[in-house]
Amino acid sequence: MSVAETDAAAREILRANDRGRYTVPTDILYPFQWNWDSAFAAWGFASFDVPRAWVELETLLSHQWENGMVPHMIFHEEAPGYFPGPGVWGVKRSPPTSGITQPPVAATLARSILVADPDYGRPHMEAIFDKLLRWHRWFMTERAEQGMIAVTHPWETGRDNAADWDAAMARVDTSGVGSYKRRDLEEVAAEQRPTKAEYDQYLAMVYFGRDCGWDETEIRANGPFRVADVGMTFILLRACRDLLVLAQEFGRPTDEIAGWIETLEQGARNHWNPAGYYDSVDLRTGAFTNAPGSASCLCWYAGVDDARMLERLGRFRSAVRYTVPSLDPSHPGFAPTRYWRGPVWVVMNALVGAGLAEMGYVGMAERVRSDTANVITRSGFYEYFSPLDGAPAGGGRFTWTAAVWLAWASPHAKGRMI
Ligand code: 2M8
Repeated sequence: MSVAETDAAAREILRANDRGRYTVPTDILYPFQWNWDSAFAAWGFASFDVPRAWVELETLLSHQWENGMVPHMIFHEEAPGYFPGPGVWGVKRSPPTSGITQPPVAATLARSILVADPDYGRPHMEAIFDKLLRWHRWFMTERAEQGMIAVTHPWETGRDNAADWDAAMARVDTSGVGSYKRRDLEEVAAEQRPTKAEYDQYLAMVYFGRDCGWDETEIRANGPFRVADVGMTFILLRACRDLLVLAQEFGRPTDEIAGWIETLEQGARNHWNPAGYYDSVDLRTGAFTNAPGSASCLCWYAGVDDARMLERLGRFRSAVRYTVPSLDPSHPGFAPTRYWRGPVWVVMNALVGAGLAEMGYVGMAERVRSDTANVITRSGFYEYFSPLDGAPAGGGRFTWTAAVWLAWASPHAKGRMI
């Protein structure tokens, strides 16, 4: 396929997954609106349909909770093929949502979309600015601990079965979970998805949240899982930097946002594992999770320059054919096609690569971009890929893979975020 044909195929996938005012990550396997998938979809749309990009963000943010949280899933339509659906989450809203959030890439990608067409975008950005601000304030109020961002469920991180969560997950009591039927295994091979033991733990955590009415105070005090996610801290730090620029542009107050940035910069330092990489921290034990991977490499995206991580990324790079592996290939838990335990996810590549480019690490940035373009060209618009040989895995015709191609990886794209 030529580059022009691949661009056209990516646009066609976004159009096919478009449900009018939101985009599904892929047909059948993921039939609802997901938070960070949607922000990436908007970024992809902006390369050929800026108005549709703003609609995507507006829909996402219009389902914000009163406390400021923007949910990780919005169940716009019934789809019995997905488990766990709205009945399991027990959130009484219309449409129902999940009770947890996801990585806040929206402010950063909204800024990128604004730059694509400032005249068209300005009123749309004005309309969502306060919602983004309230979401970030919710994070800083409910989830900032020692400047790091706590997650209450691995699904919040977007990196569902990452090795970061193993020790904390092992303590989750699954005795009350009972039987249930997974639907993901009807679409994807079991060895490319989380295990049954992990699914039991995910459900136990959902039941805890549901049974306390998603009360953040109760979850903070007694929830079965609380980990400071290195990915979440870096992504929010970056998002706050973009929100600050937007606040300056739109003549809004800046002190509160500047304070968040200072707190998160301190938090980023607390994520440094003396073993030589940025790492998540189990907040119930204080222990590092010892899981270097693509999330550790989000430092540059967050505006944290660190030569020590360049060396680490270089080591990842020399161990694989396609960078960036979601888990260090030398980690004992590395599995090249099991979901977030090794595969390349192009959304992470876009964040890592854009960060490297902004910091002036042009060679490494270009390697991450060209590996991303090559793996998509080789294998198609899949959900994730083996870093060893580029084999496709998970769902096909995937929205965020198409979006990342259009907005960043294609030779026709700008290779930058802003
Ligand atoms: C995956 O997560 C969902 C649960 O949220 C699942 O496994 O059912 C993750 O890859 C997540 O990052 C992503 O947002 C979602 C939809 O693509 O799928």
